[in-house]
Amino acid sequence: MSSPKVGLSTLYKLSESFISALKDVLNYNVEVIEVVDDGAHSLNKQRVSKLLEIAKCYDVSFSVHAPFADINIASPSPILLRAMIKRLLKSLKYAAALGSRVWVLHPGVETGISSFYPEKSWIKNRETIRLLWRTIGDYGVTLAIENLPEPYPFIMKNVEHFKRFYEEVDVDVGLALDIGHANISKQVDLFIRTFRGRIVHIHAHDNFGKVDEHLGIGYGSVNWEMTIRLLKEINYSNFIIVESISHVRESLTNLSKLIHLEM
Ligand SMILES: [Mn+2]
Repeated sequence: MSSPKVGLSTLYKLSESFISALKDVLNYNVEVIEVVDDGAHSLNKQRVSKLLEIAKCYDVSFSVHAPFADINIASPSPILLRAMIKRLLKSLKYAAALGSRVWVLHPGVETGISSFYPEKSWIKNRETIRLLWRTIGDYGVTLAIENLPEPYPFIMKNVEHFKRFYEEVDVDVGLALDIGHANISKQVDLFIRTFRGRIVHIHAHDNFGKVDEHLGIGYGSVNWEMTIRLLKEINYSNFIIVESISHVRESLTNLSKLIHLEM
C-alpha cells in the first residue's frame, strides 16, 4: 500500500498576495498544494493558468478548498443560496481545470431563524450537497465534506452528524477529515474507525481541544502517533494537507517523520 502524500494549504499565507503565497509554498517542496479559493487567493482564469505552469515545472499536484467566507449551503434564502451555489460552481470548474482530485466543501450553518424551522437547515444542507454532487460527477472531481469545529453552529461537526447524513443520502460523497476539528469534538479515533471507507482527504493541524487554533503539528494536544497509526491501519493513501498557520516547516517535517516511521 502506498503512503499518503503530504501537502500544504495556502491558508497560512491567505493575508498575502496570491503570487507571494505561491512562492512561499513552493519553498517547501511538497507533493500537493491545497489552494484556498477564497479571499485574496480567489481563483480566476489567470491564476489557474499560472498554477498549471507551476505544475509543469515542479512535481506538484493540486487540491482545491471551496470558498467558505459568507457561504452557507443551508441558507433559508433561495436568492442568496442561488448566488452562493453559482460561486461554488465556479470554484468547482477551476478545481477540474487544475486536475484537482478533490474539492473540499464546508457544510452549512444554522442561522438566526433556524430554531423557528426545526430540521430545515439540515434538509437544505443535505439537498445542496446532493445537488453539488450531481454536478461534480461531470467534472471527474471527488466531493469531500469537511467536519467543522465546535462551538460554532455548523450543521456537520461530529460522528453522529456524518452517520445520519450517510444514512439519509445514497450518494458517493467523501469525508474530508479535519483532525484539528475532530480533536475539539474528542473524536479523532472514532471518526477514523467509523468512516474508514469514506475518508478521501485529510486536513492536519493542532490545538488544545478547545479553540480551533490551527497550530503546528505537535504544538497542541492531538495524539499524532495514534492518529497516523490508525490511518495506516485503514490503509489511508490519499492526501494529508497541513493546515497549520504557524510552524509550517516543523509541521511538514513532523508529519512526514510519523508517516515514514514503522509503527
Ligand atoms: Mn480544515
